[in-house]
Amino acid sequence: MKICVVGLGYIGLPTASLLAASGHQVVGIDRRAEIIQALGQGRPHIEEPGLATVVKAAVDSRSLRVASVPEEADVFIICVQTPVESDRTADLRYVRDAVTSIVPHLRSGNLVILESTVPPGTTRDVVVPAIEEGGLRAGKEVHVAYCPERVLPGRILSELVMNDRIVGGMTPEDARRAKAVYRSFVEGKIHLTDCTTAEMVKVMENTFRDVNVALSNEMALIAEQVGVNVWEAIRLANCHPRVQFLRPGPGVGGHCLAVDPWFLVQQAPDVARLIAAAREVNDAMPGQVVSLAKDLVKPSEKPRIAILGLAYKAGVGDTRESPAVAVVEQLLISGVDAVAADPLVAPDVCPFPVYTTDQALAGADLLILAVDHDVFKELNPDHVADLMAGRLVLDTRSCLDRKRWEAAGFKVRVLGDGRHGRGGGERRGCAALRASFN
Ligand code: SAJ
Repeated sequence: MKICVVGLGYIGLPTASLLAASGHQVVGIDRRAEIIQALGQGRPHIEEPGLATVVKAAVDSRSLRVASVPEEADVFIICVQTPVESDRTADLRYVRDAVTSIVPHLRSGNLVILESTVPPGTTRDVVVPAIEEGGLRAGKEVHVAYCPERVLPGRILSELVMNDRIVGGMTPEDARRAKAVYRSFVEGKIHLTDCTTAEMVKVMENTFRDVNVALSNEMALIAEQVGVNVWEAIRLANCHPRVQFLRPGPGVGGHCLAVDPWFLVQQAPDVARLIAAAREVNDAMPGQVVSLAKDLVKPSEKPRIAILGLAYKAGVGDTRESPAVAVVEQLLISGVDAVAADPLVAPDVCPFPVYTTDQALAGADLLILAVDHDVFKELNPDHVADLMAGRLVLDTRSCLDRKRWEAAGFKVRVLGDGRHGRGGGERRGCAALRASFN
């Protein structure tokens, strides 16, 4: 089949490459000239394990071509972004533009698949009317499906192949045709449903994770107040066969969890109260980190704070909606001398300078560990002690080897460990009581 993939981002490019590797003739469309130029030479603009090899093979074998405008094809797959507006509703302009751009090329018998994450009802209310304006009837002359991606950044290629897939069709026949396309590279099960259910499933999945991270973050804040180490409490609670807390941290970032739950709030604001509250808990976490940092150093003494990690999570270089970036920005706004480093992040993507790890640590009074990249977990505390002026660490991910850092002279404060924190648990004798149980 000839397949036209519109949008060559984190999902579109790997999908286009896998379809090309499965024997289809694929043309990838993107408006960004620099991306088209690099891809034309087989160089992807995205860092993702294995992607460079697959893209190069697809481009070299000419089964993947790139272009800036769509052309006729059998199947069109739309993988464009859906950001959230300042009023927290979905910005569907890229979806609309993508559909409009393919309409002149649609022929009877074509299949149009939307992959972008959208509020439930978007395929029916936005995509179908735009297709029908071109004169072809959706579900009859043009087949229409919604097939969300479910892959984890850092494992995109393997999850595209191995994960189960949800395929929603405007009609059962549309769903079956879309399933045949994905079957060419998906090894997981492919479940068929209607478009709106598939859209709902996608946002439910990310909302489930966001709400559960918010619960863990709230537990961390409660632990701070009552003088308990939340990490120990979570470890013990997770021994229960039906309890599985996620990990607290400096907040929730990325273009998925931090955005998609608002699409449900938008559709049903009167009832989606828990979802909105969870979003607010997670969005408040960078402020909690800043406040803990200011408890550790005296702002009046003009401290220098090094922030290690700017990506939205460990192992990736993506800073979209990153809570670590929010921590740096809040510190800078409040006048603190904050210097940040992240070897996985391109230096020009942040609104402030990004240094090397050693440069950021040089002369710092406090180190905030904001992202649990392996490279930070492996830092030698003696080396860090030589660079820093102070011996203070705020570990927001509970990922450092505390004993090793303490042996190097550091005071290590872990987010959510209220034993040494504001709750003053140790002062109230919790430590002695706990020790008597061990
Ligand atoms: N996070 C925590 N604690 C945790 C887990 C995550 O603080 O225990 C934070 C991360 O640090 C990060 C954010 O949540 O800031 C999101 O990270 P993530 O690894 O949970 O998810 P994403 O955004 O990289 O990818 C998610 C995945 N969705 C689910 O797991 C339900 C992925 O499968 C989706 O395909 C992707 O969103 C997407 O594109 O929608």
